[in-house]
Amino acid sequence: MEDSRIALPIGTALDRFIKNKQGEFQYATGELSQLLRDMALAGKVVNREINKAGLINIAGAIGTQNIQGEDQQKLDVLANIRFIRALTKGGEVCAIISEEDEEVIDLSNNKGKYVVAIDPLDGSSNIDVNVSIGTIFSVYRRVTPIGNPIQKEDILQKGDKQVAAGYLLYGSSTMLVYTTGHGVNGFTYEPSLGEYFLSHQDMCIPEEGNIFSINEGSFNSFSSGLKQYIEHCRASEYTARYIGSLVADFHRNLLKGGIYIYPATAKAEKGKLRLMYECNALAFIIEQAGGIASDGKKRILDIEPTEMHQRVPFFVGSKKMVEKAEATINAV
Ligand code: AHM
Ligand code: MG
Repeated sequence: MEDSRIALPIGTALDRFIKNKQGEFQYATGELSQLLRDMALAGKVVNREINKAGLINIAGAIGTQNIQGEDQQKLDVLANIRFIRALTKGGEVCAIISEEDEEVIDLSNNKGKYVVAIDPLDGSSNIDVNVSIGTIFSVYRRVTPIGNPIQKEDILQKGDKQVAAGYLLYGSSTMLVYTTGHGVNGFTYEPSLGEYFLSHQDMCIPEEGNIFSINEGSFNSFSSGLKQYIEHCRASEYTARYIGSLVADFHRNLLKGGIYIYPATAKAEKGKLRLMYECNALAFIIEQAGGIASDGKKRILDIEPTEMHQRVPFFVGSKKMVEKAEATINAV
């Protein structure tokens, strides 16, 4: 029997896509392209380690805590090392902000033009239970002159200044989704070839959706406005979906239409998610895909950061759903 798959074209590989798109970027020197390739490569390594997690006993807490006072998982630490190493070797980056490191990681590469903010392994409490996890990253151009030591203003830039952002989702397949401000494209990793292929071109989030993603276990400590919005979702018989892995919840809602909310709660008075390496990247991506990201009042990308590990409430997703949520919570 003839194998019909042989007639199928292999598709556009990530490297080729990045190369073809390089001209769209205003500082098209190839360095940002190289940086994206570095991220993709480190993503492959992390993907391999995640897939072995149950086999070689590298899952589970190592008994130390990160700056947020949370247990660090072995894979958090490994992923952090992999991404930092890849970004160091590439030479395009001067500094990294990571969820896993209290201080800025100064790569002592004053020639590097870019600053990267990264959550190397988000949703890490899900590692042990074989649930999807992700990596989130933002890329900024440094603002002080190249050749000089990095300064605070290179690090604390508002989200609007991102030149690229993306995430890796380690799910039923591994994907890289990124934007450089010219739409959003998604690539699926083909492990037997060791390549990412363009699988989701020009991703757009439906303007309206019917999925709401929020940890309803904290309902009693929501503001009365937010309670009202959740009641609206329930009354409308929307679908409740909450994986507890931001990248996975975000990705599903991006494809299907929906809203993800991590509000201020009694336990997390300013919200739980971090502006610099979780919310900004996803806000840039969602806007590029036609959606909205806000802290309930204000556009996420307009927030001036005051510190690296700052937290914000996060409302992100389909335009009409986020607008409705904002209108409801602000009317009370
Ligand atoms: P992490 O960066 O420590 O992994 O925390 C972020 C995660 C998100 O992936 C997820 O959406 C959220 O925390 C879940 O928090 P909760 O269990 O409070 O609902
Ligand atoms: Mg995180």
